[in-house]
Amino acid sequence: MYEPKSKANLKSLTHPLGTTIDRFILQRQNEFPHATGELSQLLRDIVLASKIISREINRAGLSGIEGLTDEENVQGEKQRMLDVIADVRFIRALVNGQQVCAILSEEREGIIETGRNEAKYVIAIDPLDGSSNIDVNVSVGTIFSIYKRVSEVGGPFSDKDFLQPGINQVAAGYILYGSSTMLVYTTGYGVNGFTYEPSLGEYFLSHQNIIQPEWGDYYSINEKQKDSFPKNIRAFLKSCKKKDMNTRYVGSLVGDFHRNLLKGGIYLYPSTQKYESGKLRLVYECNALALIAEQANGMAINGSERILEIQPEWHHQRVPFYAGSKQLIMNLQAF
Ligand code: AHM
Ligand code: MG
Repeated sequence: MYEPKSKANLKSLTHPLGTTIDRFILQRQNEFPHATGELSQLLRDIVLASKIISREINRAGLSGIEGLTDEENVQGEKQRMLDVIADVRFIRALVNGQQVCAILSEEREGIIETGRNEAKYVIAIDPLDGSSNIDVNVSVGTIFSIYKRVSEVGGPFSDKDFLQPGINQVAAGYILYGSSTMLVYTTGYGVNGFTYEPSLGEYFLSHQNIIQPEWGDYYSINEKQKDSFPKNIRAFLKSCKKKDMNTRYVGSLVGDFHRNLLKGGIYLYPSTQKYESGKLRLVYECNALALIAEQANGMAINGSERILEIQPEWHHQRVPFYAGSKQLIMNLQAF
């Protein structure tokens, strides 16, 4: 049997970094004596779907699945082949996993009933965000929000299950398909990030208890539309430039958010002439990222309100979205 030579050695052997995501989820579950394992299973279903999508994305250029379909989604935007593939893969994994009674996806107007009325959770997803980046090999992401249903368990789901303020999320996260694939999630007890090792088919804990720097040097916004930004946003941007901050904008929300989460910075998508209420969707994009931001000591607002406190009125509702380092958001509020 291997015997470590010193205590220091033993410590490095038992370091939590490198824990597989399955073990991590189980350890977290064991901290709650009344946990039934349903949420853990649901998280594992998301993990499975993300591995499949990661594989599809990595070989997209070879398998002829780049480019557009002839269809439009509920937002009137052209769907890409990979949008559709990611949507189908996710829904299949979630339906087979049997832990949700209903699914809301960016790609579909209506809510999908899974036929599992005994399930106590619902999930809202953007299966593939920023998908226009796929054709040029730039990062894309998946975003998810899990809620306990407000409708009675055992009966059919209700629309209201998805119209809960983000503060009610039981868990939320994203997957970034970037230079490596990473899954970042929270169940309301801090934020942890896992890096995918494709040759082993496993995610390993790589970013434990992520804390967003209070300040940051980056601001991420599509400035092309600056003439139609609200006046105070234009003034804020001027102040960023004065402070010699750097612009970084991938045009892939998860990528931009992730960089600011780790390095410090602010993401902004205000109302514009084209998108009067902002472009991003409250229920399956902003709420998840807002919970992660807050759990990591950052902030997320729509200008005047905390994103997590907004009462959604519609499943595909858009909101202005500002998220990032605490001090930068507070600066923005001052404008
Ligand atoms: P999508 O959900 O249709 O992919 O759109 C959301 C994406 C975000 O990832 C990104 O931050 C934003 O749209 C970019 O929009 P724009 O091209 O207006 O800058
Ligand atoms: Mg999206």
